[in-house]
Amino acid sequence: MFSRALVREPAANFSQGLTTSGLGAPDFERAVKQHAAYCAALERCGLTITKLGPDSAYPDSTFVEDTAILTERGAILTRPGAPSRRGEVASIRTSLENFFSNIVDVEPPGTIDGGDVCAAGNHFFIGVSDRTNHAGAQALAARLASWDYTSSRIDIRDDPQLLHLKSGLAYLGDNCLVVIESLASRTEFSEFNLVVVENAEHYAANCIRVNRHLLVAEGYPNFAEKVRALGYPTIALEMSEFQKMDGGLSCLSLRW
Ligand code: CIR
Repeated sequence: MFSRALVREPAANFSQGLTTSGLGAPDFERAVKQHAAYCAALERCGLTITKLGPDSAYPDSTFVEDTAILTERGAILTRPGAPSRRGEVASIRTSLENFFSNIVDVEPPGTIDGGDVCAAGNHFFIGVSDRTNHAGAQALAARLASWDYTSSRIDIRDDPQLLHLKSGLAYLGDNCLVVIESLASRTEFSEFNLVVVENAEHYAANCIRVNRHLLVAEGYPNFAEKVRALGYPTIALEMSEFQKMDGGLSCLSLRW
């Protein structure tokens, strides 16, 4: 169960962040509305939200998930793979210090983006990507092991659909993973029940289970039908403006 979330409102220069989507520039007013709806959905799921104000020094800073990995045994502040995002971590540290007594860092040359880390109970899948390097993944695995968590590393560097591991993977609880087609046959997932997202809807794989509810991106009917059939109450959210900046539902909050 989660009780809290940390979010940061998009800055007016949000469109100047990193993107590979080719979907055009996001509309700021619309992004603000979508962000507000996202926060309302988290509140509806029972979370108390700490909302940080926009930070125009870091246009990607609304994607707070990439700055930390939160566990019941401590918080790991990341060292984001994109140099333009490294400075986002300092203010997240200040916020998390109010809630976590055990906070550790990732040392250079390691890099990690939180979007590459998917917790499935006491096991963590760590994506090795263009953002999370081997040194970072290794350091994270060692830290998690010292806290009695297990982990496995998944190299996604040659998968064009994946900026981060969680762009194509989500844990729903109940031993169930959502995966995009290209991840479905990986042996690391063989012990799980898989909900496979068809290629045409791959963006929908980045969904988040928040207590009873599943938050899904609006506009992916086949995926919505699959999760409804599994019995999860779902909340569908418009994500178009964040998708234009390569972001998804998980990236917009840190939850604990
Ligand atoms: C970036 O490229 O870093 C941002 N524009 C998007 C980050 C999305 N974060 C995530 O998937 N965890």
